[in-house]
Amino acid sequence: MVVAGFDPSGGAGITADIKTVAAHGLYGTSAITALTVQTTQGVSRWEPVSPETVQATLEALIEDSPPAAVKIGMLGSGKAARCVAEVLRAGRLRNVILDPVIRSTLGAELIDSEGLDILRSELVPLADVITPNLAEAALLAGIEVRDLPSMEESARRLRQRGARSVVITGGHLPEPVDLLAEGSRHGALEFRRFPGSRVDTGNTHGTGCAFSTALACNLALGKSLPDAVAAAKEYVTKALRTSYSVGKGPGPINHLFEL
Ligand code: PXL
Repeated sequence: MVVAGFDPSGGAGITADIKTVAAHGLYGTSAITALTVQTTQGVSRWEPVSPETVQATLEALIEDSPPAAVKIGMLGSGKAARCVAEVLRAGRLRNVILDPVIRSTLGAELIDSEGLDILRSELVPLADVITPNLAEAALLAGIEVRDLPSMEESARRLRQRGARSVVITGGHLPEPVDLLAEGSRHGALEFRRFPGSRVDTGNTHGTGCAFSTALACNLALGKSLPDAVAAAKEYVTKALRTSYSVGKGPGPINHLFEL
């Protein structure tokens, strides 16, 4: 089950997430939190879906068929974020992945200030795994994040603020490497690095959305968290390698490369 915004150009948001779910041979349901107006050239505006509709959608979907995993992406408004937190508290949901979407690649704000507060204080502790990129980890942890030592430090700070496990995606580093900080039963954080090789393409629209959804899918399929991170990284790498240009800006990755 995906909770996210709608990107009409299909590179990010709900449609990209459902393509990712389908690529994993799974069945996807979704609750749309916001409608964006965007193309490959960026987000020009967005409006929230009413929080009552977001909450009613989630409750109806969960009642009809409890999801094997939940991916939460763009929330948009504080009101939607609060509804999602309420549903998470009520629902005993499994494999909850929170992609703390704050800004689009080209800089558009995708959450209001009340939403950012709720993301930090309520949603981060309710999720099983959070998947910030460098900029999001920096904003949530309140430090600069630009290399592996600062990625580790931001994960420690997020852990202190209630996060269970953290995957910091390092696609923006000169040498891309993802960092998993997994909370052990004894409370200590265990770090694992997932090095990758840079794919030479400008078609990177929606990589973060696809990564977090692929992670949710692999957990739904029963993989351990480290195996699910490795599989999600491989999925995104293949989708980057097989991408082709669509539109005038950074094109989408090829979610359905398998077809
Ligand atoms: O990549 C972040 C993101 C998530 N969700 C939606 C988006 C974007 C980026 O533009 O539009 C709906």
